[in-house]
Amino acid sequence: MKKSIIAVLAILMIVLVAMPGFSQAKLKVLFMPGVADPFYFTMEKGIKAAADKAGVDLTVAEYPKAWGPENQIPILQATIARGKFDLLLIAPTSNEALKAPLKAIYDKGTEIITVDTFLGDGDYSKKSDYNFPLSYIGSDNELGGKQMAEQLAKLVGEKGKVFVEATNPDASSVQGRVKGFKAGVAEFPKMQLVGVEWCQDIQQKAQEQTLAALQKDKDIVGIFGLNVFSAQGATQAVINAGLSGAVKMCLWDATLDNIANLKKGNADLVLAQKPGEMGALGIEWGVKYLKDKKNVKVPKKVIPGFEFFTRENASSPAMQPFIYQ
Ligand code: T6T
Repeated sequence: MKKSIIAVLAILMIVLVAMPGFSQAKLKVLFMPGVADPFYFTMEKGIKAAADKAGVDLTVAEYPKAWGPENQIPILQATIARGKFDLLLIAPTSNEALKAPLKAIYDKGTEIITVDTFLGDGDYSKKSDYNFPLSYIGSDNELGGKQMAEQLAKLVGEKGKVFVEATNPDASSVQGRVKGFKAGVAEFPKMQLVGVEWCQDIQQKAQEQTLAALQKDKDIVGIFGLNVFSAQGATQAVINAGLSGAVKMCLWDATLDNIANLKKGNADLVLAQKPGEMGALGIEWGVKYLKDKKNVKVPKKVIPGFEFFTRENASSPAMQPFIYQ
């Protein structure tokens, strides 16, 4: 009797272990954000929900306290040293400086998807020293920058001087937005871009630079705040200068602060990216590929769209999910 029970249990174990997925250890995924801000906090929520659904083991690296490869690379390398990961989702804070560290991680067997920002020119489909990531999943920043210029043109009557408060020139997202904004302004012969300032993603610096620009050129009629901290700093400068409503403000990133300023009349348009969706898509495509490398082709670019907040729609139920919270 005892022998027959043992035999049945042994057969059961063999059948179970042979079942697809049973013997697979959980996939290990690492998320490396760019900086501690509402955009990446929202991205993390999307990643966590998708990771739970996919049954993967997720590690979120320590958030860099400030933007830049000098802050991001040490955290990345220390986290990678502590464990072997099957997939890395990362927002490279420089399209050049992160190439070598990420290639080294890739060469040791970790697949990579860049989210929000990319390496090189973001085209991973061609032969290059940065074509090893599976995909870039993020906004079309050049298109968004052009649309922000066109919206600002409408707000200022397609004439006058405008200014951009930007952050870091070596971040691919920033490069795209500035390039697109310049192309958009160029469509309006009576508009002039008087300056672009770089606050290194420090809000206080954005506030100081914007105030200086307004003091230097009293004719500025519109400002593009290029991301969370540059937009919030630029808006505070306009408020402090008593120019709310007089200087039109187009802000990138739907943070609670930017939406509140839109509702108060301190800003005129807010562009919302879809960080949660970017993160979820990174998990979904990465896991799909790791589970069937032979047959799954990951698109080299996956571009979620934008939503635009105005004073008219800012309180509508349909728009609330797009606020970074
Ligand atoms: O605008 C986002 C992100 O898209 C960009 O790459 C860096 O700045 C933010 O994180 C906001 O701080």
